[in-house]
Amino acid sequence: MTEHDLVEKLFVADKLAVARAITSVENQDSMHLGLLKAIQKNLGRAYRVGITGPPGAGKSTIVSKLAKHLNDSGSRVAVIAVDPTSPFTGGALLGDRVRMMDLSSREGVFVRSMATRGSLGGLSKTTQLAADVLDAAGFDYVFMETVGVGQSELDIVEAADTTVVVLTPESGDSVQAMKAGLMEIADFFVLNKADRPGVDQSYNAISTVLQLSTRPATAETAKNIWTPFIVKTVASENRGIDDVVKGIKRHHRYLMETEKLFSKRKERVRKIVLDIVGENLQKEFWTQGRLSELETRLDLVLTNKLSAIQLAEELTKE
Ligand SMILES: Nc1nc2c(ncn2[C@@H]2O[C@H](COP(=O)(O)OP(=O)(O)OP(=O)(O)O)[C@@H](O)[C@H]2O)c(=O)[nH]1
Ligand SMILES: [Mg+2]
Repeated sequence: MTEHDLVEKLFVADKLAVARAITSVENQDSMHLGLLKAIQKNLGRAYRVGITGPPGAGKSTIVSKLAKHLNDSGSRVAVIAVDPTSPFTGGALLGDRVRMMDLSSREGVFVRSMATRGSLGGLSKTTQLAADVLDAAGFDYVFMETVGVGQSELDIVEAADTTVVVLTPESGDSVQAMKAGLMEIADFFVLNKADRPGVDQSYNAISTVLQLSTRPATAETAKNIWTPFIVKTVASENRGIDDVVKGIKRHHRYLMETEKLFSKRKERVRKIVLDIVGENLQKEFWTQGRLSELETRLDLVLTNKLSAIQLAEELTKE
């Protein structure tokens, strides 16, 4: 497929073209720059939602029910599963896998998993560029699922307009969440597996943390302050999914009314540009010559003749 064909097909949301375009930005192949340039004029319409939380909390189940719900009411929905632990294809139970395939065969729904670990520039940039492709292809919603156990959930916050953290009543989820910094990043929480014991205790534990971390509002600031809330779901039985949809739409409205959507997106673009410039400068800088200079002079540092800082400075100045 030529670049021109690819772009044309992408604009009519041809699934093969969408997949091909994502691969192109993922691998930074010869087409990707032209492609990203060509889609720029079509960006900014998709609403981007990050879904994160501990392994097995039900993120994929929730995303697939959300996608169905939104698609049933006429929206076009794309899902990116970033570094999935039990991806739609990998370790997921057969039933889950069948449901996911059923989902992606729908007209107007696109599902993709992405392995971004170790990729140049990190997860954030690749995920964002993939989301750009999906945005240009006319999807109304782009969901990005990632397991919240390290850096990836912080990247998802950057990439998303709304961030949803999924917890369960299971052993100490909320305590773990606090440790992992998940409490700060949620625009709202989904307490999934509400069919399991301990749901009320979990609800109360999360509420308490939320109350403690919410700043008191004055009359003027109240309308500009977002207060995270908790939605209970039993995703496997499709219960509470409509409330999650409402939560996403409410947060979207809030961001628009306060003009925070614009500033959030501006911040995202700033970071991406900084990232790419940083990468380009590094690539340019580390010529073969400099790399071997580095190798030869490492010994000087190890024999205490030169400090690491001096070496770095010398290399940059040469
Ligand atoms: N009892 C119960 N089980 C659920 C619920 N939602 C999901 N599950 C089950 O929990 C298991 C994990 O669900 P997933 O949706 O794969 O969870 P995940 O968070 O995407 O998992 P990872 O991507 O591996 O981190 C599956 O067997 C689901 O069927 C629920 O509300 N109640
Ligand atoms: Mg999953």
